[in-house]
Amino acid sequence: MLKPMLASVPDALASGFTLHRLDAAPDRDAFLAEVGPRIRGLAVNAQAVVDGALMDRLPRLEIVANFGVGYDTIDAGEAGRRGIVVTNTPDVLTDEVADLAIGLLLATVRRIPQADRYLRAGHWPQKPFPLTASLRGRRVGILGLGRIGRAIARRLEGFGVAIAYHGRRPQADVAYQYHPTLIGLAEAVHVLIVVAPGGPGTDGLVGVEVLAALGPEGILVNVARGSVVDEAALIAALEAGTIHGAGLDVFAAEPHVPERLSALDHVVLLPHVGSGTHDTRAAMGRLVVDNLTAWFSGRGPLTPVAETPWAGPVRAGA
Ligand code: 8YV
Repeated sequence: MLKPMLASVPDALASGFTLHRLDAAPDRDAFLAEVGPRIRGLAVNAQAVVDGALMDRLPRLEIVANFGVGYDTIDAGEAGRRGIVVTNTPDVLTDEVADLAIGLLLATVRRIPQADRYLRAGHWPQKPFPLTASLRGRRVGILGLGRIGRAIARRLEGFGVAIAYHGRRPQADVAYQYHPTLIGLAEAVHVLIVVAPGGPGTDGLVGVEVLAALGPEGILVNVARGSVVDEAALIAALEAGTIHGAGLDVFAAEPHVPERLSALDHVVLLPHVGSGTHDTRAAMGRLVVDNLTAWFSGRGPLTPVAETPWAGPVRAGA
């Protein structure tokens, strides 16, 4: 284990594995030098960096089991080249994150946290809370129509809003309008929900032009990775009022949030809680453990990522 994780993960691993905890080691280098050559599996959380340099120090590494669906801090391409399998935790968090995305959207449009603060501050007896923007009649765009994007879209159908999306390719089995460019999507919608994976391919994708295209009525919601949005450009757009507001569950340098962002009243900021419920985190933890158990009992990984597909057969000597 590289970093502290949900306690149920090390608890479960302790029974079937010899668990070495880098997070508990006083000297990282000495620890890696001592146990690195014996490590065959890693259990990591979404923010732990697993790059070629770390893999060099773990020559017998076979599997990296990630606690989270996003694995942008793991160099999965490099893992694949070395024959190391990477697994993540898809599906078990889809509905939870989609629920949070809808909550964040409504909170941002209707200014729910601001209204709560207004009441607590005792302002209500003086005058009613100011009127807000509305979700009625809005068109909502989704950047990244993967599992979570689809779950958000399904929920939005119930809100009676028009739904459009942008991704690498149109998807045949959905009726939502596809936009081949992100700018085109941003121009066509009032709300842009970011659900695309992080990593080099999406870095800064939502930048100055996209925010300008979203326009002064536009609302940005990000439940994916802070890296997908050019945070400096977003802050500038919010300060200048060239977009209406933003609801953010993720940031460029978590857990640090720029003061300029916290200072704004027309944003709703959450500390990366999309999957953060007891039930869902427990299910994610079980899937991390189940992937490791399946692998080391010779059954292959349960949920390998795209860069390290598993075709079997069961590896020799398992
Ligand atoms: C993280 C997430 O797992 O799944 C993801 O990609 O971002 C979250 O669910 C969570 O932050 C725990 O590290």
